Amino acid sequence: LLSLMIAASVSAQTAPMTPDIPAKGFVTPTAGYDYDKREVMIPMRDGTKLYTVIVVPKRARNAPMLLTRTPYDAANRAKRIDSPHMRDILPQGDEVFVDAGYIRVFQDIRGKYGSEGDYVMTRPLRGPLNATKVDHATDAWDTIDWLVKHVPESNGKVGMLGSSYEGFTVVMALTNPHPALKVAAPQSPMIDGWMGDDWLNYGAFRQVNFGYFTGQLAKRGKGPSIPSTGYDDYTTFLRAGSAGDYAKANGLEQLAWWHKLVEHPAYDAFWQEQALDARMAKTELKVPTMWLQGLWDQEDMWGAVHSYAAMEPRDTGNTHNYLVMGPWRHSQVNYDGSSLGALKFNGDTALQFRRDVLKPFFDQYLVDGAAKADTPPVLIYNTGENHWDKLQQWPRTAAQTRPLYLRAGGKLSFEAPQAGEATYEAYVSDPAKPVPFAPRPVRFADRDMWTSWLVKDQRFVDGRTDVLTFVSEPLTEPLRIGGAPQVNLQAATSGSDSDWVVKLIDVYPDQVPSTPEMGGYELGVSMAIFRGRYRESFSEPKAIASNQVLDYKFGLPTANHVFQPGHRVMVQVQSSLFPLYDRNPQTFVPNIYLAKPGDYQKATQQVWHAPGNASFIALPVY
Ligand code: PG9
Repeated sequence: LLSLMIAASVSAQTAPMTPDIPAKGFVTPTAGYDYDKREVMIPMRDGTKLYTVIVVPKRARNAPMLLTRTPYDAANRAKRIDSPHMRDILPQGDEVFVDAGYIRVFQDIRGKYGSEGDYVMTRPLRGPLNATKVDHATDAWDTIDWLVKHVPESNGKVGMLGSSYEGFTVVMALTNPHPALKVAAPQSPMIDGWMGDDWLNYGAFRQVNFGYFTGQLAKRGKGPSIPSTGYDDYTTFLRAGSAGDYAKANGLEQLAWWHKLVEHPAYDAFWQEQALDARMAKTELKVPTMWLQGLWDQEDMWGAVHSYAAMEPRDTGNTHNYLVMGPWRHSQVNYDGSSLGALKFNGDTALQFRRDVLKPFFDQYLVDGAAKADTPPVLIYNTGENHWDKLQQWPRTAAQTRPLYLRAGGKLSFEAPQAGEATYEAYVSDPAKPVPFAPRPVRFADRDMWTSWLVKDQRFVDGRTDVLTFVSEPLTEPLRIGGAPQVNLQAATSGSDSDWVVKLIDVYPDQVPSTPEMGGYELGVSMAIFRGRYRESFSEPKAIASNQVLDYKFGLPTANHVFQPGHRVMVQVQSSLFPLYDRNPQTFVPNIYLAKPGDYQKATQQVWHAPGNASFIALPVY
């Protein structure tokens, strides 16, 4: 009887050898979900189909659409965690829009992840560098055209936003916007890769990107990282030699993008044609645009503020061109903005912005019947007083240029140098011992280090014999600056090429009882590296005449800072920021990417502070 019962119960159930992976695939029941996720291939005008994820709130009717075009895996961008709730699956930065019932769209750009076509790292707009019929402007147009016709829950209005690469694709869409594109927020967009965004800074190459190159370019999906040969990237890159040597050793010569970089070290037509701020300056103001970036953006320090500046002269009624700069690292606008490194802000500045400024701005143009938002033309965080400033334009109209002079004996003063003082300070820059940009061991893979290095306490190099330090007396009243400080360096090198790094620093009082760890902190307010061979022309590099005092002029990144009473102002000058930037061999060679070991030579650098050769930072003081 027992064996009969066992046989009966086994036969009533699934046979033991039934395959356990369902042949039809597994479908997650979504009845309880508050959204519907659609995956579609949207055809472009050349027949290429782009993978697009559309997340529609289940109760959506006449809802606006928010579009981001990405090289970073659209499917994954809409999968923060697996959840039946739309708020959970979308990125943190989207929460305010999810709460308001927006439809969210992510699309893989051509050639990446689920999309067809070829990937070009910085696909130029149609024109001299792109003879095809398609670019990111046409792809955005075709996508928006499709969306307004195929998403019945939408009201036919589209807003675009995204940070960094995703900001670059927003700007591309703005160069020839579809009529349904009603508002845009390019956040830290890559605008000019040579001047300061992502790849180089005034011609000095950012080696931190090598891992990004393999990750983005080795395959359509996520490519490999570069195996590390040591714990300290300072040592790894120093041993490798030039950027070209490192690239060769790690297989980057297989990537066309690397060849494009090596073939265009100077600011030639390749870069000039792709500079989107110049392009935007010629573009009709059609779409209200909020340009946005961080004040300590370690990747795209150039783009948003220069694009805003390019368009501002034509925005006479303050209706189309807006600027927002928060106290943020790259892309921090979409995460928590309460702190950065050792700095603590007045609440979650990123959320404040998204909730109180960005969303009402988007609502105004996208939500049927929404109220006009009270959007300040310029919203910029005051990093010395720890609050937002709302302004009519940028730079501040009240700002006057005031030269802050480097003076003998390592002093810094608004008084010009006097006759009879020592005329220059000198140091030896040795490419075999470059100045680290962050405390060693330097690990590019260390995200905390990378995202906060611009606010690191600069005492870690202060006192090195190859770093000059000029410092003011403690201030007796606040020193307020708003704008981009301009470097005017009178300098000589015994070499025939040289990099110049200038840092404007806020030195905290020796004791800060409320936050003791900030005592004497040297906070970088604004800094840049300038490749000396471009002193006369960015497109035609020239050897530097050795031992001649020459003028180096360049802009530092925008700052909105108050140096408080009791603080001191400091300027540091050095000739390397390694391994973030490749070393200048200090001997003029045709192409620094390909410098040979023997080209790297010590040089004696002089920074002058004499009456006829005064070095100064022109500060925008108000
Ligand atoms: N800074 C990254 C990037 C932008 C544009 C080109 C290449 C890289 C990014 O965060 O997307």
